[in-house]
Amino acid sequence: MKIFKHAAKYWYFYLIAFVAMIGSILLDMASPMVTKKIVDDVITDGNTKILMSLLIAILAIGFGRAVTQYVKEFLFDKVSITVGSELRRELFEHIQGLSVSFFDKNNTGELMARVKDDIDKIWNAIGFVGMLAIEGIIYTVSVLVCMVTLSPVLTIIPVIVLPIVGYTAIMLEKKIDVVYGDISEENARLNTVAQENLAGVRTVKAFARERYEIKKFKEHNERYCELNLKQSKTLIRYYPNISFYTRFLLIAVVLVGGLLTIDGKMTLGDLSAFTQYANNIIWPMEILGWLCNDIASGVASSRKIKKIFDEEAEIKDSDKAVDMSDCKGEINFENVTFELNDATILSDISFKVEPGKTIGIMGMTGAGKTSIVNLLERFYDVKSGSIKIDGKDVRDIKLNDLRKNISVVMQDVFLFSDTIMENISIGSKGIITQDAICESARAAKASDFIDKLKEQYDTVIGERGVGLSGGQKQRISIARAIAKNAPILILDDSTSALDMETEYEIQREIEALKGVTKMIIAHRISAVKNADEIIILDEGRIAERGSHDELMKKKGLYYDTYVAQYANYAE
Ligand code: DUT
Ligand code: MG
Repeated sequence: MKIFKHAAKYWYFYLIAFVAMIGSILLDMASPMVTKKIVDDVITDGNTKILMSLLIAILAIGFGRAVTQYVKEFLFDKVSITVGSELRRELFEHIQGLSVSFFDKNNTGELMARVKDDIDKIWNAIGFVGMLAIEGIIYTVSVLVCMVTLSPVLTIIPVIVLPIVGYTAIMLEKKIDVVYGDISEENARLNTVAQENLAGVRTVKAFARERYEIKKFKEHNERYCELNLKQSKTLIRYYPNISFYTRFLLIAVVLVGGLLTIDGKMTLGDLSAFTQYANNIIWPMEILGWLCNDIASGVASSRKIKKIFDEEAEIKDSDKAVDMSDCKGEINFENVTFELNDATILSDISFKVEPGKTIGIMGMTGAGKTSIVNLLERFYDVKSGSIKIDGKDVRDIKLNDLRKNISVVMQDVFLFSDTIMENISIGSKGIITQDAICESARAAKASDFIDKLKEQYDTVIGERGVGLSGGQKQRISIARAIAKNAPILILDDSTSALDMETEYEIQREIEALKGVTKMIIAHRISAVKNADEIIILDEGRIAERGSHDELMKKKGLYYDTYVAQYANYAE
């Protein structure tokens, strides 16, 4: 398990902390013995000479305990915080490395709960709680040993009471464990609802769905509340039992011990020391339920995290994956078929784009255009057939190299909450100059509006680029793709939010990029008209293909679209 691997690295801290813990326990055991000496030797026998040294011993014990406790707790905390943050980082890295299909199946809220809450629980369990558990065990055993040396007969009482408390605590833990699992699930759901709502606040408002969404949130919130109440009710049902047994222990010890002292079977000092031990043995028992509870949730959390760690990236570098440093940009789809959740998305797609040439892809929405891009970028793998770049199967190219060579303007633009500069240079960090960024923005017709902003390229754009218009966001994302300067450039419906004139100007800029293979996906004829080949997709198949002129002569789907789009001009 990863947690132990991380924790093992800090064994020396654990060792020092453990030594400090043992020191502190030994001092705790010594304290009642001093009391015994004071009662028996000083008070009963009147030996006042040793009183001073005994008082000094009490002070020394107090001081020693303070130091050892501090060292122990600080080190346990330090290690658990370090291990927790290392584990969190590793989990985040692992999640980042997973394939797109993993994110299709898991929602953000749940993953966020894993990265945040579950790691917190683990860190709690291996830190503070774990320390108390170990200390509790050693403590209890040591106290029992000391008790036996004082009076084996009287020790029978705690020996009987302890297992009863232990049993009650275990029963409690079992009940709690079930509720705890539900709570954690509900917590993740609550997170999802809140996260989706906040991210999609505009949609919610636009459809006047606030009431419904609040209701939905309320339901989850109530369920969360109910489960927590259930947990608390379970605790309340068992805790009074535990505290009854512990009180009973003390009273029984004083009573039976008193009788034994009167009979002369033990001294008054023995009894005082024994009572003190009996008092000391209570805390590990009292927190047993809570400890089990927290450890149980730590275990539950680590199981969930393990499940994510066990997930393997479906798409990863094969053993024979090669570099692709000098990519020319030839794209070749050979009889590609693609399935997603048992539905056929693309069938028998073949086309070839020579380096520097342009392919246009059109088709109704849902026809499979974006899927072609997803396959080329290897977000998913083909079912059959193959996709080659410069004659190499994409499955045999290192993923990083493959994606480095493709510059894509995605259909749904995502901008980070960062400066425009950062957002544009995202694919070319460290290699691109400021001038080149401005040049890319100019080519994407974004520089006009950026220059007008108060802080220009240093303007921070909000979450998902709030504060910019749809067309402005599209232009930033086009600038980002141009700045990446890759041999293959893909535009997936990237000018849909732009006016015809801006679209035309950007097209001219893109056409002027020499030596770059281009794939232009669009709904407007104007965007693909000049492409070397245009393919029309229909329900995942190529329905028509050819140059603009050829397709016009065919008088098929392309021609119909042309007529529909240019009818107004003709009139
Ligand atoms: N599809 C899925 N899951 C996804 C993405 C797509 O099942 O995560 C399906 C929906 C659709 C088909 O794949 O029936 C093709 O989708 P694609 O996104 O490739 O369609 P498009 O041609 O890009 O449509 P649009 O013009 O709306 O972008
Ligand atoms: Mg699409």
